[in-house]
Amino acid sequence: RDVKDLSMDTGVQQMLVKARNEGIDTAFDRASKMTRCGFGSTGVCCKHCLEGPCRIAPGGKGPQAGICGSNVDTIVARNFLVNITEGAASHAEHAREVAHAILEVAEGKAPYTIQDEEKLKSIAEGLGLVTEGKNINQLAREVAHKALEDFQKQHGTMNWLKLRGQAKSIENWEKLGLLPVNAHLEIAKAMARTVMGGDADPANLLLGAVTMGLVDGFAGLHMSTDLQDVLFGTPRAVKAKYRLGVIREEMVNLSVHGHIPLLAEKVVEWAGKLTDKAKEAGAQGINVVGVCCSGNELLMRKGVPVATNYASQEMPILTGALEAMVVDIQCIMPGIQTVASCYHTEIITTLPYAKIAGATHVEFTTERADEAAREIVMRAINNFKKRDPKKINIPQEVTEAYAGFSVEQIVEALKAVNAVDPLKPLVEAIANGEILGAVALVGCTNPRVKQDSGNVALVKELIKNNVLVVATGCAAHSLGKFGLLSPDGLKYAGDSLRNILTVIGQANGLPALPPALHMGSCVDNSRVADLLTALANYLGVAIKDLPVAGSCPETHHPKALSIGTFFIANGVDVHVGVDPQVSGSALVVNVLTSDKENFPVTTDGLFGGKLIYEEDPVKAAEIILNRIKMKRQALGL
Ligand code: BF8
Ligand code: SF4
Repeated sequence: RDVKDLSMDTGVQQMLVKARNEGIDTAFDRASKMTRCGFGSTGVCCKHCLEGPCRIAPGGKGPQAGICGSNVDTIVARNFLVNITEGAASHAEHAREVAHAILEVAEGKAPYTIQDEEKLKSIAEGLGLVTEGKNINQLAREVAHKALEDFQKQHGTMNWLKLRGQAKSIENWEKLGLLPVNAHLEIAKAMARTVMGGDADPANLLLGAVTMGLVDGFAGLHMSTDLQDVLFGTPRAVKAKYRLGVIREEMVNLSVHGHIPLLAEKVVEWAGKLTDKAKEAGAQGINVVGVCCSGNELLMRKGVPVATNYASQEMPILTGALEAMVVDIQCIMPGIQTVASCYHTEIITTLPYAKIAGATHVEFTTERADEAAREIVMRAINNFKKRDPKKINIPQEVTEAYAGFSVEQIVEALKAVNAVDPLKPLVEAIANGEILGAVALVGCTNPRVKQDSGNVALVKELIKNNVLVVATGCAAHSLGKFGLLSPDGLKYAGDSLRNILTVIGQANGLPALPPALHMGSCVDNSRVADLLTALANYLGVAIKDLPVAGSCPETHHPKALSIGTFFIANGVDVHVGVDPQVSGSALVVNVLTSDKENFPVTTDGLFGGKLIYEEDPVKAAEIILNRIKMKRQALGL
């Protein structure tokens, strides 16, 4: 395929041409060659025991049940629950790492300092802890214990669910018997119920997926964001740069890729401390650049530039000017090592349970965070001299973007318009239709889809119709690359949305706010949920009543599906632009995607939100707009 059909990003296109000239395969080439298995892509292949794999034939011709008698609905629902469990386990493990780190910090065993004491206090109060008379470390220890209880307790429900869930949502989950007890228990239970001979009721399996979505949302997203803000600070608006042009020829370039900021933050700290060593090596300094969600974490809190997003993670290496790429976990393609082996770039893995054959492994634990980060940065510096000048080719384009829109920052910006009642101007604008509704653009890029094209096209369509957009994950990176995180992007917005964002921006000393507000990494979808909770509570309604939706046009990871399930459980419609691999079962498709009037049991009926699958971003925007208008009408707007 022509490189222009693979990515919208001209820098990525330039690197794809370079890769082809050098005979190097990338994810985009592999995606072009990979045929889609009809059974796997419809969810009808079961590999849950050694009698199988069993595959259900489409159209009623051929086997209609597995050897054990599992029908197609059971097989599809079971596979879906496994997917959601993988996503939730990733986020729960992320949160647990951070909770454990806070405990170590509180006990003086790890070299980090708590940055947001106020947030720590408010979380402690929310958890029902007595804060008076306690110093910060005592409080941090107690909060960490409360967090770790969410992986241990055997009765009741997770502390973080009670801390962050909206009361009306919790009421509904309780009524349906879906409240998770602890994350590890629910993950183990999901594994046990999806095993051969376990749960064979497709509706029950789908309800299990909702519980897993709650595990993801509370013991994954919310807990990670809350504790990361405590440890590293709550983000404030920052200006930063995007695209491969942020890689600089005269510098030691080190990219940070993965998810958990415990590593990323330390690498930035040590890059600052070792500048002299880089100069001794002949460079002008050290340039840390972000990839994927580690990139988001550093962008949000430190304004670190972002080189690229998921599908093009091999491209920074192809510039020939990347000394090292340090990774932790999730969304890291093993293919980066194959590309790196053609260059001087060193891939450095850091977690004992996430290694790549051929890569260097520098074990990163919170206790030895400083030593490990120092070693990683020194390795990058030492690689600077190993560059092959003939292989250097850095795309020059760079775009400017604003990020750092935590809920706290959004409220602060609104205070400049109404100090006493900050949410009022926003709610009024929604009520009078100047803002039609709000959509969170979330998730990934996927090498099977033209990179960035779905994310960008969908947002342009939404803002044209005066929908307020917030963004997270690699989808936010897509918007950053194409000017939609900058006030310039307002040229694509409808008049009333543009006016409001200009008024709020100017009250804050900016020309305007950007048409899309970057709220952070994928775990920071918790911030989106917090914003929805604040708006719903302000209006005295449930989240499901709000004229809002989520959209993930270029889905690739199971995490995106588990996050989506969390939002559907809250009654928020969620669009995906890539096949969620359930189409083999009409029952599962109907439960997840039908309107409540059209099928006896639907997530729309049980929770107020449904899954929307549409590959065409413009059509998807139309569907989302109609659902938003429907919810407006129900609210009497
Ligand atoms: O957690 S957006 S491609 S990097 S899964 Fe992965 Fe998707 Fe990027 Fe972040 Ni989220
Ligand atoms: Fe086949 Fe049943 Fe085993 Fe799945 S669990 S592989 S359907 S026999």
